[in-house]
Order: sequence, then C-alpha cells, then structure tokens
Amino acid sequence: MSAPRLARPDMVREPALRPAYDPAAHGVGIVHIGAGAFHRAHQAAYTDAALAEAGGDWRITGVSLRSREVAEALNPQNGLYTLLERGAEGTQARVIGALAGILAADPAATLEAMCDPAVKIVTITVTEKGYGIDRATRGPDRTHPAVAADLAAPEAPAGVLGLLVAALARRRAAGIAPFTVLSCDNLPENGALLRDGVVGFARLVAPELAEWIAAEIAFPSSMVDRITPAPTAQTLVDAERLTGCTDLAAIETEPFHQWVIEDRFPAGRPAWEAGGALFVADVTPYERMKLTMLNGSHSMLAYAGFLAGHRYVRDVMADAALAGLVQRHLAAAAAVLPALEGIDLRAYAEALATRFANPAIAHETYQIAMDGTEKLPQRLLNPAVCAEEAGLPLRPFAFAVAAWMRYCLGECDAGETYALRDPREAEIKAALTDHGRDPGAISLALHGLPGLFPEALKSSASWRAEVEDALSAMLAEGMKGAIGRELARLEPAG
Ligand code: CS2
Repeated sequence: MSAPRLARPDMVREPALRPAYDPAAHGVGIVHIGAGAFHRAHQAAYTDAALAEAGGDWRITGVSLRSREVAEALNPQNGLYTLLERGAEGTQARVIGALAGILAADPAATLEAMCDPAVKIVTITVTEKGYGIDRATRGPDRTHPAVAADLAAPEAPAGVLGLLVAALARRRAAGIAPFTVLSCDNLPENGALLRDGVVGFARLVAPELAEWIAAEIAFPSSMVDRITPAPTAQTLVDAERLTGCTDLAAIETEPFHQWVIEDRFPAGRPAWEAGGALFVADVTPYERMKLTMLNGSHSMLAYAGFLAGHRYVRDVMADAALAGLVQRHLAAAAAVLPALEGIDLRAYAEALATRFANPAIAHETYQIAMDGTEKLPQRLLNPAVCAEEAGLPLRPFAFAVAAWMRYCLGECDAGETYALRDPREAEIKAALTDHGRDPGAISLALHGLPGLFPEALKSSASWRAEVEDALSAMLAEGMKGAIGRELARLEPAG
C-alpha cells in the first residue's frame, strides 16, 4: 500500500517529527518572495522554531515569481513539507509548518498579499540577479527585464522592486503601517543595497514616495548560511521512509545553519532566536566573512572542480590537491578580513572545510558555478583588491578568477560543452569570439566586461600577470594539471 500524501501534521508517523504547534492556529505575518529550497531550509525553519517556542501570527505566504513547481507540490499539502538534515552520522527529518501556502506566478495576488495589514515583514531570496539593482549606481537596472517591465507599468508590477514600491504605496495610501523588508541573499550589505534599489525605483515612478520610503521603511541586513543542494528523487524516498507520508515537496540540507540579522523590525518579528538566529547591531563583518570565506572558496572550487571532472563539492574535497587549494583560499580569504570579536577565523575555516566534505550532501559544482558575473565581485574581486592594498599574495584570488575565465570558454578539457548559465552569457560569448585559447586575449576580453572588474585590479600589472599565468597553465596542461602545478607552488620540492 502506498503512503498517504502529507496534508496534516497528524499524518506523520513519528509524532516527534511533527511541528510542535498547530499550524492552522497561526495567522500569516510574513510574505516571502522566492520560495525555493533555500528559503524552506533556512528562514522557514527558523520561523517554525519561533512558532513552536513563542507562537504568534507569523506564518509565511510564499511567492514563486515565475515557476509553479513549488506551489503544485506544496499547496495540496497545506504548506507542510519535510526538511531532511543530512550529516555524516545520518539523516534527521522534521516536518515544517511555517508555510501557509504558495502563490505562483501571480503578481496581482502577490501584491494583494503584501498589502494585507496582518503582514509585518516581507522577506526575500531571489538570488543575486533577481533584484535588478545596478551595483555601480545602486539604482534600478533598466536593462533587467522585470525592472524594465515594471517601470513601463508600475501599477501592475511583477518584479521585486516594482512589487515592493507598489505595495508600500498602497499601504501608505490606505493608512496601513508599512512592513519591514528583509533581504536574505548573498549580497554585501543586502539591506542597504535593497533600500537604495527600492528608493531609486520609487524616484522614477512615484517621487513623493521615495523620500517617505527612505525615511520610514526598515531594511535590516542579514547574513544567511545553510548549504542546500537541489532536492533529488532520493530526497523524496528518504522523506517518505522517515515520515510515513508521500511528500512531493521534501527538501534536504546540511545540519549547520546560521542567520545573523540587524534587529530593526518596527512592526515586530518572530522570535527567530528560538531557531538560533543572532541579532546584532551591524551585520557587515559577518556578511563579509561569509561571502569572502565560504562563498569565495565555493566559487573557486566550483570552477576548478567542475573542470577537473568533479560533480559534487564532496568529490572536490576528496581530491587532495584541490582540497589543498581550498585550504589555501580559505587562509588567503581570512587574511583580508578584519578581526571579528568572538570569532576565530581559523576555526571557521576548518568548520567550512568539514562542511564542504560532508559525504551525505550532494552539492553540484555546476549549481555553484552559475551566475558567475553576479557572484565574483563580492566573493573574489573585492577580496583581491583588499589583498592588493594590504600587500598580501594575490595568487589564490587570481587562480580562482582564472578558473572562472577558463569556465567561461564553455568547454571541458575533454571537449564536452556546457551552458554557462550566467545572465551575461551572451555578452561573455561575444567577448570571447575570435580569442581561441590565447590566455592573454581571454583575460583582456573578460577584464573588459563593463562594470565587472574593479579599476584597482584592471590597472594592476601584478594581478593581471597572476591571472594570465594561472590561466595559461589551465589551458596548456588541463585543469587537473594546473591544479597539481598550483599545489606544487605551495609545497616546494625539497
Ligand atoms: C553557493 C551558495 O551556490 C552558491 O553560489 O556558494 O549558495 C552557498 O551554498 C550558500 O551561500 C551557503 O550558505
């Protein structure tokens, strides 16, 4: 007999796996834009812990801006889903009750949900490219499809900036107190950046609103961390085994999780500390630490690892040479960071290496490799500028950037081709046409992509020489050969 479809907490075979509260007894207080696996493994799990410990009307209406997949899996289950935590010692399950439901590809209903007086917070995970904010001007990026569409029809928005501005405008006009806006993406000073983007968008469509948003709306920054691979068929099999229910929305993640948040929530917030969230006055140093060390080394190992034939991060960590370069990168990244009270960066680096090596997590290097042009600045380029300013070695960052450049060719050493999956893919391809495999020309072309590389690197002869040297080795000897050669620089013979 097949297992029943998860639809009520009491259907879960093990009572210990059910939410410790009655989900239906709690109203919605949060709209979350970007209800993918990461949100469900992170913010929703913290909210679940807060509901269990402190109660309150803090359930979440999730929004999928484009896809219907998550809604189709979750809505028939009343928002319930299994969260698997996979560690070296085994897999733990837990059923999360924090999501009330998902709105899929329905901007009008999303806007309505955001205008509900009961909603006190709008949280967001749309990845770096989802916001449509120009990082140089910090205003709306008019070339971003959703931004362009929303600027043309601001009364019927479908993108993040447009929805936020329209919802805040409507609430203000109706005399409803505004919500707090909480970005949970891997962007530096994500709250301040989003605030600038929203205020900039408002200036273009409703100037009188812009100053009010700037003065009245809280955009706390937050640092989020939990390695969450895309769920697979095995995720669903294990969820069913552990809960006794068929769960088409099950997801999996690692046991570790971290959330550091600026405590500025004028309309109130859930007791996220119940799930372990840390509230601080300034998130910036935590954000920088995570982006530079975790995400920086992730990007390096994703480009080098993918091209060396490693499908998963755990395979990279089982390759002694590449794991050695991950250690080198972590140390170089730590060296450009200011001291952080109460945090031992060496211990943090060790913990990261252990997390990356988690044998139970199948995190694809190809997944991390996507959207390089959106990720490189905060993960590798800004840290490289800091290294240059401090007179520290540039090589680890240059090797990582060379691996990205090699990846941009779209072809493995064995000749197999792949899609870059980068919003600037077409531009990258155009820049690289006619350059064949000439490292100098490739480096020159990619350094010339508008707005990507900081001037300090573009004009640094030593930086460019390091990048070209590493890229030459990758092209001449293949990625595996180049990794071996790079490691030999670290461990001189004799
Ligand atoms: C990864 C992140 O895909 C990526 O680019 O570096 O998603 C990483 O897994 C998370 O930031 C971990 O918190």
